[in-house]
Amino acid sequence: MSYTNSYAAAVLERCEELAAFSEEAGRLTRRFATPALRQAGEAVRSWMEAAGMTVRRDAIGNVIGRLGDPGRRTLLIGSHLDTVRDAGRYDGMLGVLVAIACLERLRDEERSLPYAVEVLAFADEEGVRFGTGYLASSVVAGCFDAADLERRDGEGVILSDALRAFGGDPDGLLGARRDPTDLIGYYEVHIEQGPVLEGDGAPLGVVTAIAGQTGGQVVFTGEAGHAGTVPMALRRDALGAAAEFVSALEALARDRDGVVATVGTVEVEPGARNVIPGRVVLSLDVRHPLDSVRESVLTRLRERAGAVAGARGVGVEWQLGKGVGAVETSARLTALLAEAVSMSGHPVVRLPSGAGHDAVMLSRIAPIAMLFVRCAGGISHNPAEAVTVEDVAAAIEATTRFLELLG
Ligand code: HGY
Ligand code: MN
Ligand code: MN
Repeated sequence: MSYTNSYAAAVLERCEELAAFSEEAGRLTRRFATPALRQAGEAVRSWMEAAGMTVRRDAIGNVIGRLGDPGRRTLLIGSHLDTVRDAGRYDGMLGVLVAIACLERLRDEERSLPYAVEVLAFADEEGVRFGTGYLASSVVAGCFDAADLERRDGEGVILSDALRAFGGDPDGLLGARRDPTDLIGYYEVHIEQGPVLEGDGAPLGVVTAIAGQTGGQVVFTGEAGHAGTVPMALRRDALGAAAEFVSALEALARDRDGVVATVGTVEVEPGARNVIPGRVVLSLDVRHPLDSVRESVLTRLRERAGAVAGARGVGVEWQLGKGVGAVETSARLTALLAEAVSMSGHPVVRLPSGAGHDAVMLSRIAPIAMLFVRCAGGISHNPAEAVTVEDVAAAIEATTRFLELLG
């Protein structure tokens, strides 16, 4: 095994160790402010300390390790430790662990950087528990929405209470913004979560932009009734309307190049075999690299929902989040990253990201760069997520060179 591969093997072992910190037996689910997330954070803290970093937790529960004296110019490197339900082992965690591995390698080789590095292990990127995607990085970027503190999870727990129980400080969130004056930039390593690199036979990808996204809910309200007695023609079946809308959404997205639109959850009320569905809540997720296209798709979806509901005599309510616009990576940092990938002996594949990343929020306070690592079948948000030790070694090599080029 090559020298770099031994750091990569350690990264993969640590990914395995973190995968044991789960809310559910037999599968990985690690949502914000849970004991499982605390355990993962403590493990990461111990690895950061072993790498010589000074470690703290901020008000939202991010674990932040710093290497370098106060006052120096600083590069932030990060990704997240929370997961979706029944998750893979690499989405988020890989980026944190590759960052630590690179700093360990530099230390072992007695190579020092002429600037400080802070590694950020974010506590909530997926937003699964409270519907708060990017929560943890939005606190660091100073664009946290205080109204989110009142959100409730599926059990009715209020976010601010969960945060306090987690050891965080709801009153300290505004003060947790990272002062950008000393920042060189923000860098993130992440699995690609798509099939491009595998198709190109390339281990690494240089990210050009991150697609914008809008999330929300569409609520159809019909009339519940007896499944055995109400004739079909007299029904106002909310699920029938929702199903028609989901089909229309799929057709509309397929029709527009680069648009992805997803209904990932369906709540049916009252929810019984012998009751006509009276109310259905659909989640909605719409993305495109161009904000104008995303906006126009949302307008058309809204029209379709209205038309479907009107034809069936059901109500429809549209509850959209604010949406997050597309961001471009920094031309300067990305050029250096491409050079680092090339120096490492790998082709430079440039590609946009359809997935969201903490880098989106960090782009508000610093120039950003991102490196993708090939993952098997492009599969993610799935326990089948997989990376090879060779590809992780390539990411460590390219990242180490990038850190040195940045000097
Ligand atoms: O949804 C996303 O794009 C990210 O994986 N949270
Ligand atoms: Mn994810
Ligand atoms: Mn992720």
